[in-house]
Amino acid sequence: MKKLGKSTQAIHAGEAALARINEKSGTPLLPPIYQNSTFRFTSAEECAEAFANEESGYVYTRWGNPTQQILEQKLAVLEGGEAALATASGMGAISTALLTALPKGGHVVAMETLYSATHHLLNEEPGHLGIETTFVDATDVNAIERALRPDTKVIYLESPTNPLLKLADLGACAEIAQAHGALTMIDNTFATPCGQQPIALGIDVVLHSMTKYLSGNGAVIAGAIIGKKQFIEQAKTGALRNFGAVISPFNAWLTLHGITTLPLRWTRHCENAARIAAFLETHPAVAWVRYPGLHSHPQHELAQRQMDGFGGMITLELKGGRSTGEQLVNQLQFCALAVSLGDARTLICHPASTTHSLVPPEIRRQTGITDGLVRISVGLEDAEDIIADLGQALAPHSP
Ligand code: LCS
Repeated sequence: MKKLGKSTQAIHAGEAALARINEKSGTPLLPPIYQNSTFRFTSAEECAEAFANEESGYVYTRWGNPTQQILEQKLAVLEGGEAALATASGMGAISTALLTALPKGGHVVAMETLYSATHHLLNEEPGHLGIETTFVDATDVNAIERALRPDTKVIYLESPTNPLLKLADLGACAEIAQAHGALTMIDNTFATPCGQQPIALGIDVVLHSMTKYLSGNGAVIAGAIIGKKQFIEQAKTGALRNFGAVISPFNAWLTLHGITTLPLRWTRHCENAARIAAFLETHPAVAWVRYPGLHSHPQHELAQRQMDGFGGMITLELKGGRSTGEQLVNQLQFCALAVSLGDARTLICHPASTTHSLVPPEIRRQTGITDGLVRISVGLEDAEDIIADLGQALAPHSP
């Protein structure tokens, strides 16, 4: 059969495992929740075999569970990886992947404008992890190359970044890393597997906060790691099991069903965001707008080359700075003042006081998180209604 499309994969991939699980009882159309912490055996021999050979059965949910496993197989297919691991949160995925790649510590070259908790993990926790990080402007591949050291083990990327929507040239970064013998990791949360296929571009490990677009329902905290079978096995039997960032079967189940509509939602997020970015770019109260789909984005050409759709995230700077930002969010009708992103609802936040409040002010300034910055996660409502809500909230600030 020819390779299936993203929408078919999002609905059917991984679910063949169900047929095996339910051989004797008929196959439920939807994967059920195996909401149990442990599994029962009929004999000491069967139990010993399951312990000795994990492929042959399930023992304990921290080690593996059918609902988790169906989700993991779906994720591996969607990202084009050999295997995947679902985790309790995006940060659980990031920390598990770093602990797996750097079991004895080592040097990391990382993009300087990462999601704040990732920045915090790499910047503030090196004592625990034995990791030393050099942060670089990874929009310039030469800056990555210059920062490499003989002990550099990981190049860590996020593209597009949260919240400035900067991009890294994934193919070029993968080439540099391969020449150096380093592992590349990317947080693909903003692009989703529908908008970007990092493994096809040579990246080794893909990470997600599935809290966002993948689950899409704003109901779960969850994460994922996708990569080579050997890396995933090592993460599963090592850092995940021992540090314990395991996804619950219920959250795995919610995410599994969220993913079935991801390709449809992605298209709609992209269409809505393109219209809203165009509206904001000509608005008199707005100093500038960053959206990878706009010609004014400094890396628009790279976005066209490596992305399939430009996503639902928009960042803008208000001419009136912080006070206008605060008045804007107070004035909104249905667009919600909330952190997080990738939800069906339009969410708006002010990074300097929320997601990036952990980043020291001088680093915020250096990396462009200005006080007047506003981030919009464009939802699935009708675009004209979102524009009308933003328009009425911005109206008092139009010169
Ligand atoms: N990676 C990215 C790019 C994120 O935006 C987030 C969360 C994470 C990882 C961590 O995922 P979690 O552990 O929360 O599932 N971003 C958030 C944000 O922008 N507002 O609130 C959370």
